[in-house]
Amino acid sequence: MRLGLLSSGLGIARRCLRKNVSLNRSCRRSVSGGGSPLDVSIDSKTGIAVLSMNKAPVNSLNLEYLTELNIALEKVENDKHCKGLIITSSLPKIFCGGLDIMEMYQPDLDRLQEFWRTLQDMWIKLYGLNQPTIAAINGHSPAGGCLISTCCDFRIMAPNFTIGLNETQLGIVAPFWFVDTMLNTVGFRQTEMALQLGSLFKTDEALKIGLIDKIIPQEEVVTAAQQEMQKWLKIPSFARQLSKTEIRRPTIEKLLQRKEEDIRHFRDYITKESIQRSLGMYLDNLKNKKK
Ligand code: CO8
Repeated sequence: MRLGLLSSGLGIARRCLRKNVSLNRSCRRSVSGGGSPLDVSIDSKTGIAVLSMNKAPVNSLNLEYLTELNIALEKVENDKHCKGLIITSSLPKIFCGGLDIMEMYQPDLDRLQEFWRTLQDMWIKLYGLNQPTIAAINGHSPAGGCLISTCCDFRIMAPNFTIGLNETQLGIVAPFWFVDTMLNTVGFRQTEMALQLGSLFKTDEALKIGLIDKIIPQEEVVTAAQQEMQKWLKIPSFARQLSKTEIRRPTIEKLLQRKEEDIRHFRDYITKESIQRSLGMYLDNLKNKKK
């Protein structure tokens, strides 16, 4: 049975989750592998926060996890000691497997809409975060994983993984704000090809089209992100932050103005019989590939 995190229950759930999402202030550079599905540590010397996703098997984004992410982002943004944010994964070969497909397959309608609203909120918060953000992509990063990565200001990725918006391979269409984020990263031509083909780019291909900025061996990705962050932290923060806001604001405002319409569109689209059939087949393929 699914958790009842709907409208009236959501406030209570948020308050409960808020207690779970605490920012650890420490000098350690790596984050804990066990326990919490989402760990945030702030290095008190550098002010760099590392948010590490640790929700086996693939860090898929369901309603509860997105809610936790939103709370963590809010806390990071409001923490005056936090100067920059690195997002990574504690799982051995997955950065983030994207949206939890089970949220979209045979859904409860109220929960589906709450799920989408929470995803919109996560995107709005992360894409516009005041602090500089770096994605330390130490594993595969399809669809929603690619969205999280492209929301960041800089992307460092380990070799031999894949990243991209592969929605068409699931028989679904990426919403306009996913497309805009990609467009703002790699430009029109690469986006129109990648989106139609549902391309998942290998790390070296992703570097070639500008989807990522650097390739670093897997075990060094987070350290490299910390080094890169130092460069961003040397710039006067007010000027850097205003530049980011100026560049990203029109894209964010577009969704802010169409949030409710986008939720309705998503609900009506995803519940179509043909789309449900496609999702069902994609899920079967995922399960069957092991056999
Ligand atoms: N959601 C739910 N379950 C998932 C997902 C997911 N996104 N990804 C994997 N799983 C499940 C698998 O089914 C499997 O379950 P089980 O153990 O019960 O069989 C388990 O997680 C482990 O998966 P794998 O065995 O496949 O693990 P691997 O390490 O071999 O591979 C990958 C990991 C590369 C992440 C692979 O699982 C994969 O390719 N997953 C699918 C990723 C994907 O296509 N995600 C897209 C989701 S859609 C999205 O993010 C944006 C949608 C926008 C909607 C627009 C509508 C308008």
